[in-house]
Amino acid sequence: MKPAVTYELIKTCKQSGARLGKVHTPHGTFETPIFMPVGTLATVKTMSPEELKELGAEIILSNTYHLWLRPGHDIVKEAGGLHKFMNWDRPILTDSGGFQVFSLSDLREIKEEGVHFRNHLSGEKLFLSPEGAMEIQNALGSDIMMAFDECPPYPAEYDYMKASVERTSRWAERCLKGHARPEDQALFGIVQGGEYEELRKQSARDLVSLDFPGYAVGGLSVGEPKDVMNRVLDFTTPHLPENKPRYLMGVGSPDSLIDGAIRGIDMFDCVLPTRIARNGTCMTSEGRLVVRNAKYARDFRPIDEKCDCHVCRTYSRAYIRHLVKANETFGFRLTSYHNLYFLVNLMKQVRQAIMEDRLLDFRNEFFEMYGFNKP
Ligand code: PRF
Ligand code: ZN
Repeated sequence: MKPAVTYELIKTCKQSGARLGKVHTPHGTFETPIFMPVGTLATVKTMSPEELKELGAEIILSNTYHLWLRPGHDIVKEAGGLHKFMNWDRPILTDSGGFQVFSLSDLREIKEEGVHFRNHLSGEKLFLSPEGAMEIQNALGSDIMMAFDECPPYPAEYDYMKASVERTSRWAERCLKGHARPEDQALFGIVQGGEYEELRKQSARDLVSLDFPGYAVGGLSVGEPKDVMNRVLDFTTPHLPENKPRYLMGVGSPDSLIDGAIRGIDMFDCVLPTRIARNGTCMTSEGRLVVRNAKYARDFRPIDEKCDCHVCRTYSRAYIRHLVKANETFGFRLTSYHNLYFLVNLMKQVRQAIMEDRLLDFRNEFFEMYGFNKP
C-alpha cells in the first residue's frame, strides 16, 4: 500500500546541504522546509482558519492529549473529524500526547503498558498508552499522526536514556500495530536519545527498521544549549532515510529554524510565535520587539518596517501597544498574525535560498540583522 503521506526531494542546497522538498498528504501538498503553527485545542489561539490561510499557513498542528480531555475525540469524530470540526481543509498533524503528559501533568508513572497520570484540569486519574494514542488520533483523522514516545528531561543519565529509548522503540511498534487507518493517515516515528550519539543512532536504526513514512527528532529544545541541539542534529539526521520527511519537534525560534534546515530538517512547529504574541512580543527582522514598551507610545511606524503582512501594512506600533496594554483581544490577534506571518515568510526565504544554493549566506545575513552575531 502506498503511504498516505510521501516526500518528494526537489533539490539539495550545494552550499549548506539543506533540502527543498514537497510533502504530499490527503489534504494537499506543502513545500518544505516549513513552519507549522500550533493549534493545541483545535484553534491556533486568536486566529481564524481564514486568517491562517491569508498569512500563508499550509499545515497546522494539534494535540491528542488536549482534544482527548476536551471536547473528547468521540465528539470530534462525530463532527466528521478534526478538519471538519474546526473548518481547516489543509493538512493537520497531531502530536501523540506523550510529550504533553510529561510536560503538563504531575504524579505520572511510566510503565511498559503506558503512562499513568493526573488530568491537569480536574486531577482525575488517567492512563495513556500507544494503543490509546492511536485510537484517539484515528478518531481525529489527522493527516500525520505521531507515535507515542517518552521525551525525557534534559539532562538525563545515559542508563535512563537507554532504557527509555528502548521502550520508545517498543511503543513505536505497538503504535504501528494499533494504527487502523494507514490508507489515509500517516504515522511518523520519533527518534529520542537525548544528547547521546550512540542512543540517537540506536533509536534511528530501530525506527527506520519499522519503515515509518516519516520521522521526527524529539527530545530537543528541552533546555539544552543551542550548540548541543545542533550537534545532536548533525549526528542524527544522517541516520534518517533521504526519501522521507524529517520533523524537528517543538522548535520555532528563527535561528533554530535556519540551523535545523541546514542540518536536513523539513518540518518544524512551536507555540513560541503565538505565545510571545500574547504578552506583546513581536519577532522582527531586527530581533524581538516588545511592543508594550513605553518607547512605542508615539511610534506610528509598523511593527517591522521590512514586513509586508496585513498588520504591518495597516496598524502602528502605538496602536498595537495601546490594545495590548489595555488587554484588548484585537491586540493579541494582531501580534499573533504578524509573528506567524514572520515565521511562515522566513521559511519561504529559506526555501528560496536553498533554490539558489545560498542558505549559509542567508543565515549570516539574517543572523547579522536579527542580532545573533552581536556580543
Ligand atoms: N515528543 C513528542 N512531542 C514533542 C516532543 C517530543 O520529544 C518535543 C520536544 N521538544 C516537543 N513536542 N511526542
Ligand atoms: Zn508584519
